[in-house]
Amino acid sequence: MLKLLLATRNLHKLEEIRTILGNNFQCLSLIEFPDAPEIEEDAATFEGNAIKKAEGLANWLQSLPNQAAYVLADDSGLEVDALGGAPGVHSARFAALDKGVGVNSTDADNNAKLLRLLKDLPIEKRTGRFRCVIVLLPMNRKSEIRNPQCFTGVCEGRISHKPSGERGFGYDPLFFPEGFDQSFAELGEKIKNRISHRSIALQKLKSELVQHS
Ligand code: ITT
Repeated sequence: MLKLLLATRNLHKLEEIRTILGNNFQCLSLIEFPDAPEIEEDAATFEGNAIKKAEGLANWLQSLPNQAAYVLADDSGLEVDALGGAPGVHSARFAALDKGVGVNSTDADNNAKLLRLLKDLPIEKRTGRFRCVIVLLPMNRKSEIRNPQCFTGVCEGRISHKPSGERGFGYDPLFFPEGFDQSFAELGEKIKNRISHRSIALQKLKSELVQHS
């Protein structure tokens, strides 16, 4: 079974990734490696941040015995057309940006800020998308790091006027995926994991990994 180390501390992401990848992979996470270094996500693109997270963790892993064969990192976020693509790479710390702090904000604060910025904008102008870049970093038997591979997934949709639904995380209560009249937080994990940005990126990665197993 292929052993993957997921470079995330976000429990929701982790659960989605584990469910979408299924039982053919053994997925460890940073929850099992509390001493792993914090990587600053200061790149201008999702791809840049995902590569940074994967390489930072892989470098640290080289000092440990019995490491995973692959490091996998997810960088993702919401792009809103009326905001020129914001919050984008700043999705996790959108509200905190106003205070000039580098830490993540709560989902409630991020959603409130988004609704405030889009106030009075009619539904046809509230278009946007979730984007996810997954980076796969293979490590060989000598624990040398090989070239990263990137897999991208995009899910188009609209930002609603008010939050609805209790499931999911982040901006899910505000995001109506194209073709649905409910938010990701109402639709729940079964539908989300079929059509989401993360699911699309992971399906691409899965077909690549199957060739290695
Ligand atoms: P890690 O870096 O530890 O993986 P993080 O939450 O900081 O966790 P990101 O930097 O990739 O991860 O930020 C992703 C943010 O984008 C996340 O906190 C949400 O606000 C938003 N986001 C990403 N995917 C989402 C999804 O499927 N549903 C709702 N919001 C999502």
